[in-house]
Amino acid sequence: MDSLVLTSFLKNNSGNYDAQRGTNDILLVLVDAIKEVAILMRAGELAGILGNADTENVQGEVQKKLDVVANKIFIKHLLREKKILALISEENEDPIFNSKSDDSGYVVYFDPLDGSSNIDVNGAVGSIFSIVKFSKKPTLKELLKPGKEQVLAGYSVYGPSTMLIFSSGDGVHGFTLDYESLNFCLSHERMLVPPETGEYAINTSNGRFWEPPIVQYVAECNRGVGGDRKKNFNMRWTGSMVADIHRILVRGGIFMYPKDNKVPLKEGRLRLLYEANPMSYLVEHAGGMSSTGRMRILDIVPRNFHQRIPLIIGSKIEVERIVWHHKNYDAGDGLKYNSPLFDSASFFSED
Ligand code: AHM
Ligand code: MG
Repeated sequence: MDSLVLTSFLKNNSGNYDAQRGTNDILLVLVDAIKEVAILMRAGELAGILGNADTENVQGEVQKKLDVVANKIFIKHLLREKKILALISEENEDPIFNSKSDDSGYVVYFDPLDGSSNIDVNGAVGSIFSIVKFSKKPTLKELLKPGKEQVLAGYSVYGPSTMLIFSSGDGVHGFTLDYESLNFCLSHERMLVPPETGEYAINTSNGRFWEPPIVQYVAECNRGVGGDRKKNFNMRWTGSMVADIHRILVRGGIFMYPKDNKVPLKEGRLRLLYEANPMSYLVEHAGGMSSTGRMRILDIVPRNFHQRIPLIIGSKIEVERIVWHHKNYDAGDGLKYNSPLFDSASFFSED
């Protein structure tokens, strides 16, 4: 199949090529890192990259060998670009400032390998990235920008094929890696998240720790055609957020990693700056919605570099319904939500 390679796409499709040159250049550096990770990933155990690294990251999680290797690959490529002022990685406690950078430019927030528990079982994993522009070198505090200030966001997903998905504000585009030419070729133009869906993704083993609005939402999905949603839902969960949200960008659905009280002081499982923000930017630009249940993700001003956040993202009608459940619950209907007899059908009829 003859399809447009990424470099030609960027030339043809950047409304104002000069204005977008900076972000495009950084995207191409990210692509170099992604290709290097993809090639290693494809070799799997033959490249000696499976298993644990016997180290922990800043969040106290055991790192996989490939978490460490992928992080090094991203840092190596990104620091050679003078337009990059600083990097914030899931795997590094503090931001890394680029000593050779220009005075103004971009900061890249990234998770070099998301869903890394899937590596050893040959399941899909991905890399996530977010770019913010700065008119001067930022202070540590200035690095904490809300997601609405992103100028480009994207991810790569390493599955049966390797794909790159990104948006710089004008549509969400998907490219597939041709391993012969090592070019990313346009395969999914202007991806859209349909507003309706019959598919949800959540780790149900945490069900006993969820807040009542989420318990209620999942219960009403599971009641199927006989319940007040009057349709059947299917559940899909890969253990890798990139793969689960990629599914949503291709065929709709909703992904939830909500607030729970498993570890009471933890605000959520996923990280705001390099997981929730870039995915929310993409899904919103594809016509979907993203919220904590109580607030739009892209409006949140981060408090620290590795802040966690509840994430409810995907098809608009479903995200809106969950936000509605949170609103009702917070408005004082908590007792109803806690009742085993509660069904949102009766809730509707009392309005
Ligand atoms: P990671 O960045 O350390 O890989 O963690 C993020 C991953 C997500 O991809 C996935 O949705 C989630 O963790 C699964 O967590 P759990 O297995 O605890 O439910
Ligand atoms: Mg991650």
